[in-house]
Amino acid sequence: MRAAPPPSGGRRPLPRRPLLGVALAGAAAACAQAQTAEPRGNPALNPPPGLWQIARERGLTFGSAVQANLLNSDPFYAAAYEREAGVLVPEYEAKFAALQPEEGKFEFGGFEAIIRWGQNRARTTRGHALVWHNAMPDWARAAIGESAQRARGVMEAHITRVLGQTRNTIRDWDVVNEAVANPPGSDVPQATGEMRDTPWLRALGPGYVETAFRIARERDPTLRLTLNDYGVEEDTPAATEKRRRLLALVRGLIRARVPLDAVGLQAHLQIDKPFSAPVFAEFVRALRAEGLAVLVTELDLREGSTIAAEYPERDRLVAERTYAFTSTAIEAGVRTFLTWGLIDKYSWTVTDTGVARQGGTHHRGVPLDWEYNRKQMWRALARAFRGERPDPDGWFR
Ligand code: 9MR
Repeated sequence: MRAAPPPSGGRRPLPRRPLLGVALAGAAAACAQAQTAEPRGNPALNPPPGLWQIARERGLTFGSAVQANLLNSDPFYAAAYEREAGVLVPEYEAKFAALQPEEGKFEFGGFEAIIRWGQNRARTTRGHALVWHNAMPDWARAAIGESAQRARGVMEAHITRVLGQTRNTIRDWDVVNEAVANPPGSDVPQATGEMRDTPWLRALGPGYVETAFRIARERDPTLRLTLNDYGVEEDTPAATEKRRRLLALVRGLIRARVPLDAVGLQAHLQIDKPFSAPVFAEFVRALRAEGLAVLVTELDLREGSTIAAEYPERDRLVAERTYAFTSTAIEAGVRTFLTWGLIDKYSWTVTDTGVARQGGTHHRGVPLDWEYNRKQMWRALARAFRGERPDPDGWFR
C-alpha cells in the first residue's frame, strides 16, 4: 500500500534544536530550509539508541505496526524499523483475509516475511488479529452467516491452523479485536447494545468472545491471549461508557474463568478530545486488578479539525499529549507500547481518507516525520520512557 504524495504544508519537520526565543515565523522558515537539507532518515538526526532500546533500559517494550511490502521495498523504511522497533505487528498480514483468502487455503507469505525479518534482528513479532469483523474475506462472512455451527467451525479452523503455524515464533496474539460497541456520542456510534454488531456476534451471540479465547488456549496453552479495543482512553462521555462496557466484558470473562491474559488499548488518540490522567490511570488499574496485563497496542494521534495551530506548534501539541498519555500509562503499570506505524507518510491517519486531515495538511501522529526523521513525538516517547520531564517551556527538543 503506497501513500499519496505529501499534501503541501504538512511535511515541514521541526529543526532538531530550534533556538529558544526564535519567533515562530522564523522557526517555520528554518523548518522549510531544513527540510530540503535533510535526507531521509538522516543518521545525524537519528542516532542510537532507538526507542526500543530506550524503553528497554526502563524495563519497557516498544514496537510498531509494520507493512511487509515496505520492509522489503523501501530501505529507509526498513532502516527506521531496525532503529526504533523492538516488536513488530503486521498491520495487515496476519488478519483473516490475508491469512485465509479462500476457505482452507492459508497464505503466510507476508506474515512470515515480517517474522523472519524480525528474527534476523532479534526482534519479536506479535499477532493481530484472529477474530475481528474487518479484513474478513467474503467467503468467511457468508459462511459465518449460514449457521452457528458453521461459524464456530470457521473460527476453530482458522485459529487452529494459524496458531499451529506461529507456535514457535509468536507468543502474543490479539485473539479478539474490537468486541465492544461504540456508545452514543462516539465518532461512529452503534445503537446495538453493549457488544459490537458483527458477523461473529450475530452467529454465535456474545459468547463468541469466550469461545475464541478457549479455542486459542487449547491450541497453544502458553500463548499470551489479548482482548484488544479502542475508544477508551479519553475523558469524554462516550469513552467513559465504553470503558464501563469493556470492563464489564472483561470481568464477565474472568468470572467465567475464560483464559484471558491481557487487554490491549489501541490508543488512537485525538488531541481535540480531553484526556484525564487520573481517569485513564484508574481504568488501567481496574483492568490490572483483574490480574491482567495492559498493553498500549496501536498508539497514534490525530489532531482534529479544531486544532488551528501551525508548525511547529502542532508537533508540540501532539508531543504533549503523547507524553501525558504515555507517562500516565507507565505510572499505572503499562509495560508495552506499540505505535500504529512509525512514519507519517505510511500512517493510516494519512492514507485512510475516512480519518485523514482536511485542508492540505496531514496528521503528524507517529514518531517519525515524512522524511523518516525523529520529531517531537519521538522525543516525548523517549522522555516518558526515561522518566524525564519536557523542557521547562513545554517543548520536546
Ligand atoms: O492500519 C490498518 C489499515 O492499513 C487496514 O486497511 C485496516 C483494515 O485491515 O486496518 C488498519 O488497522 C486497524 C487495526 O487493525 C485495528 N485497529 C484500528 C486500526 C486502524 O484502522
